Amino acid sequence: MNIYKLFDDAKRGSKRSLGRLLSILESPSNESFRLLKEFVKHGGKSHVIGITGIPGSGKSTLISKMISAMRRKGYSIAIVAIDPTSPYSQGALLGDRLRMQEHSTDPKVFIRSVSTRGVKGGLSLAALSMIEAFDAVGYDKIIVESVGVGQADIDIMNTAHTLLVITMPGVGDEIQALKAGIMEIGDVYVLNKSDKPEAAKTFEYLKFALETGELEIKHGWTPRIVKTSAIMGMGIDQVVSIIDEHYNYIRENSIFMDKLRDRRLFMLKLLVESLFLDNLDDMYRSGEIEELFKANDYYTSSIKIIELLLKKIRKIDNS
Ligand SMILES: Nc1nc2c(ncn2[C@@H]2O[C@H](COP(=O)(O)OP(=O)(O)OP(=O)(O)O)[C@@H](O)[C@H]2O)c(=O)[nH]1
Ligand SMILES: [Mg+2]
Repeated sequence: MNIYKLFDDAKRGSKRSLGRLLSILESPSNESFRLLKEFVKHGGKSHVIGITGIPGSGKSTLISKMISAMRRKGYSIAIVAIDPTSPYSQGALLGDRLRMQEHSTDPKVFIRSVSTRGVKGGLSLAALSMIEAFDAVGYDKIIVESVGVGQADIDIMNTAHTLLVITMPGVGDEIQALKAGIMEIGDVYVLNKSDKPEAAKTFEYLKFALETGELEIKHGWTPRIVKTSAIMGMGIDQVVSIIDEHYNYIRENSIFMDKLRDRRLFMLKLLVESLFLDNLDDMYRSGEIEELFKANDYYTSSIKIIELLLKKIRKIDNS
């Protein structure tokens, strides 16, 4: 199948063609590189919304409700759900799929999960390429659900135009959590499960954190705090309208384009890293590297390794 034909069909709304494009993107090849180039050329318009926050805070449930509210506004939406590769979270993953299931038959909603990058839990090249694909075929909104721990938080910051941090009532000492840095990165802070009685106290904590400058003001945008109950469907419209407000804000100045550039630079880094590191792994396993280090000092060995890697990478490119 011709990739350009697939791309055209996907732009016209064929989910099947889009699915096939995404499979091609999963591993680096001549076709995947050609596709990425095409995507970058045609994309750059979608609004990328990152969702992060502690495990179990209700991210997936909230996203499912947000999809309904955004569909009422007429937006087409693609969702990238990041699968933690850890075997412990398989139950959660199944839960995520179930929670968003109701939207799978909507022609303007596309949901895909993608695995994290190794043990660090960050966003993978496959995830970033997928975002480019959704952008190029013309989705208005791309929602990325992060696993909400470690590297993933930093990666999502480099990827999303608008970042939502989801928290819930009674999660230990909230001020402590803020100090730990996991929460300071949001444009919007969502206190979900506010149907619970402890919510009022946590809401006060969040307001206090905002007033005392714990929640960072980014590019002149003062972070917003919203109470929701995803289960009861409360506060969802408000979240969606604040997301729109943030979108308008970043569109009015150059922030939208700056963030797009950040995202593409990040993808480029992942691409270069994957080309080099995958081949480096192979060389190490074959014993090639050990030989080099026996014969040379560290600097010379490193240069020789880079030269060898380049040769191997060029071979892939010409295959
Ligand atoms: N009381 C209450 N429970 C909720 C609410 N939203 C979600 N939950 C429940 O919280 C649990 C976790 O919800 P998820 O949507 O899977 O949370 P998540 O943040 O996506 O979880 P992970 O992806 O595993 O990190 C589920 O049992 C939900 O039913 C809410 O607003 N109120
Ligand atoms: Mg989830």
